[in-house]
Amino acid sequence: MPTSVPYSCPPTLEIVRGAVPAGTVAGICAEVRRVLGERDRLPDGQAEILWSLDLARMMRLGALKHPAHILGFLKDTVLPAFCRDVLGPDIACCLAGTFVRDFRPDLGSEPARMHFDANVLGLSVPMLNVWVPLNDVGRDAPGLTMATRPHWPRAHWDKVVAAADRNGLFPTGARAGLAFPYEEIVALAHEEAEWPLVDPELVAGDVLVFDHQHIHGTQMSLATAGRRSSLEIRLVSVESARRLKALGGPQEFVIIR
Ligand SMILES: O=C(O)CCC(=O)C(=O)O
Ligand SMILES: [Fe+2]
Repeated sequence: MPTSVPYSCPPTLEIVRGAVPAGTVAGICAEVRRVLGERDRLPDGQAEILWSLDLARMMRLGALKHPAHILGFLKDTVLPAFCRDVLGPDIACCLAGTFVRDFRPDLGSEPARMHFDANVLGLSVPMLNVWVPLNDVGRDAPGLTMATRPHWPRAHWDKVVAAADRNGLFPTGARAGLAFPYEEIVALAHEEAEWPLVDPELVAGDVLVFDHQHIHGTQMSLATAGRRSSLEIRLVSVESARRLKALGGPQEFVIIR
């Protein structure tokens, strides 16, 4: 294993029902669709991969004046307390690792292949993804397909570990081979005695919180998929944020109160 630092984080996969008031979700959804919704269909044959935008870029583009305009709702929810239980008392949001998304089958949006979020902020940094669907998902619009067990499938996790540098980080080029076809992962699930995947049905306001050790991707099990907007907030401890900055990783973090 090339990494010289531990990558353990208490494996976390939780649905927090009704975490965000419906009105708040509707407001964020309108904002996300305003920023991402005006795009055009790409010429035939071109996959629409870029159906997301991170908050650091949104700020540089002038599409977001202050991170609180997207993240401010957190303080009125149980989510920071939930994340502190896993990450420790002082937590921060990584702006370059926090995305708004607008999945548009009508524009040819390409589903996200199966991957571990370890390749976002590295293996050595305990990290939680607070995944907020901005409309109902799992029935008419795709949510996420998630593995219930960390480090599964083992060979795929090992491939991620092998691609990391000694600090547990991934050089830009190394990430490319770390997303796997949905069909490949489902085929492996069929070999397990206990089915290892879930496609949670969530209504607007429900939130999924998971760490970087669970493979997941856009849900592809629906017969037809509708539009889905979402917010993925990546939180780490303040200590991890300092470490990432010192290693030359993302530099923009905001403290979550
Ligand atoms: O939006 C999706 O379908 C994929 C999201 C994802 O991979 C994530 O939130 O980490
Ligand atoms: Fe992900």
